[in-house]
Amino acid sequence: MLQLYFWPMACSLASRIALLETGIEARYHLVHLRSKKILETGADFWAISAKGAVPVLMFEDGQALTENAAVLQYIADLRPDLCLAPAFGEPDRYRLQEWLSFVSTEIHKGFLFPTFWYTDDAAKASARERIVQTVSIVAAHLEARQHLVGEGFTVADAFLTWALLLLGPAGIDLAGWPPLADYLRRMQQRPHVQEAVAIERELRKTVTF
Ligand SMILES: N[C@@H](CCC(=O)N[C@@H](CS)C(=O)NCC(=O)O)C(=O)O
Repeated sequence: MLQLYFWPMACSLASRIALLETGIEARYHLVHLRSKKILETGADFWAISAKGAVPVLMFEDGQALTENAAVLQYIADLRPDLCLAPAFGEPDRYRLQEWLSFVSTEIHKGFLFPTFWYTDDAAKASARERIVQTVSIVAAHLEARQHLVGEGFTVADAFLTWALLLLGPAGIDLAGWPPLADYLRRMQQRPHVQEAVAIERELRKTVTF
């Protein structure tokens, strides 16, 4: 069985959404991101991944895959019939990668990560400088579209949904971008998004950061 290492409401939420969308069963391990301990066993997370970051998807043979963009595409490709990622070679596959990279580098690492992890106010302020421009790019793209790529829900939407859920707590009010607020409302109507978020919000209450 696949195993997903996660921290509740961290970027690994996108992988949980993707797994639920595929209907593929997995074992979920809560990792404390500060202590780098796996909660249920107290085992050392560094032994699972030298990066010390979630998500980590572990295959049945014990190999671990890291990086949201790779993990999400792997999960999507387990059920090609669901079109959670366009097929390799199709032009939209590169659009998917384009959006996975954008969410990963510009929103996640460029803004959310420093906002929630850094203690230095100057570093946080600097991360904030570009976020309006970044978010505006996504909002403009979604003005006349229901999804980031193509006509249906893909793993890029799972990733963006997670990022948008955290923008509010990071002090960025989506009300300023109606296409994004509408998009997030639509995404939150998806049963598997609801299920993943409900599970992780409950788990988040049981741990302190
Ligand atoms: N480049 C990685 C970054 C993943 C990442 O930063 N995850 C955060 C949670 S949202 C984390 O585990 N942080 C702990 C740490 O960096 O020590 C990816 O895109 O998957």
